[in-house]
Amino acid sequence: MSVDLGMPDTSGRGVRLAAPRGYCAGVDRAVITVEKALDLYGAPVYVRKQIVHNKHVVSDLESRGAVFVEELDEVPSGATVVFSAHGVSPTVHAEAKERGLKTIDATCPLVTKVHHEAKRFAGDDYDILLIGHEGHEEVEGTAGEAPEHIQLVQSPADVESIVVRDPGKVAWLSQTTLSVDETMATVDAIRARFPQLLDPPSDDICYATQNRQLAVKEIAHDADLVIVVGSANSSNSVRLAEVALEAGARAAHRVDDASEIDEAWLDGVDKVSVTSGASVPEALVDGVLGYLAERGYPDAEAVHSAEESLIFALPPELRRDLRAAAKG
Ligand code: 2E4
Ligand code: SF4
Repeated sequence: MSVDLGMPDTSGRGVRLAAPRGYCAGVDRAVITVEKALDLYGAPVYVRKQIVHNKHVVSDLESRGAVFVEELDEVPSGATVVFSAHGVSPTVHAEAKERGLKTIDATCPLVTKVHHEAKRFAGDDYDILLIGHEGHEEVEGTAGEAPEHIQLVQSPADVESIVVRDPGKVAWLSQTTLSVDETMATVDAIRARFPQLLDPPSDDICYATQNRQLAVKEIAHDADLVIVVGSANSSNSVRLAEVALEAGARAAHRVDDASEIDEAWLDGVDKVSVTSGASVPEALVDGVLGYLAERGYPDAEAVHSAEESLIFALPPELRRDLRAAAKG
């Protein structure tokens, strides 16, 4: 860990900013995919579900001509549709093909990796326990890869009632954006029941989720208040506020932007820590820091707990069309 000191402050007040925070490689790729699709094909470009779970990202892309739909039957035949970063099940791909839609798949490659693991375990006829949150789009997409083999486990409390065909052939997988500590507690409970439990070949909780949780722990343990920027349906953002509280923060609140901060949260508060989820544009964090500065808090100190340099190539179907357009 290293700390960049901001302006010295004599009031006892301080603001710390987690690093890393905000956009991960998968979100960057998904948002650029929609932007480039709008440039290349022109509006409207349809997007199935929110491209990422952030209301500002969605409304910005909407203002540029993206049309967000819940299901493919809302997309006119022959139109272009982008699949969100959270992934889709094979039935959605099949429906798009049947409807003659042109698809661009912005599923994060680290979500696709979990889909491959699900297919592999199912191919070996394992019962797969998928740790995740019911109704989350990523869970629906992953479970759809092998619905006959996969059952959802949401917490250690669910483990007692799991029924499998063969206790010697059980594997677990997870959503990419869960709390690392909670997930390990669930895995421990599963392993206590099924000692031969097979682990995923590599971590399903992705590097960005893990790094943001480590970073918030660094700035939360002695904070009077932690502000997490992120939308209410953003799993990884909601987890950051929970992790902050577990790490010892006296209070933690998630906000979409500075306008949602309640002035009363600052009563008697000296040490404020700020972070943001993987789907959150940095301008929204800047807005929160500006709000604090207007109320007499000093410049933020960035607390670095990990470096990130991963970049994903754009979806191949989009790259192909971009290349063709460049050739004229
Ligand atoms: C795809 C997979 O999954 P979560 O609700 O945290 O999604 P969000 O869109 O907030 O974050 C980006 C993302 C996308 C995370 N994992
Ligand atoms: Fe991909 Fe992780 Fe970002 Fe999700 S949080 S989009 S899995 S890199």
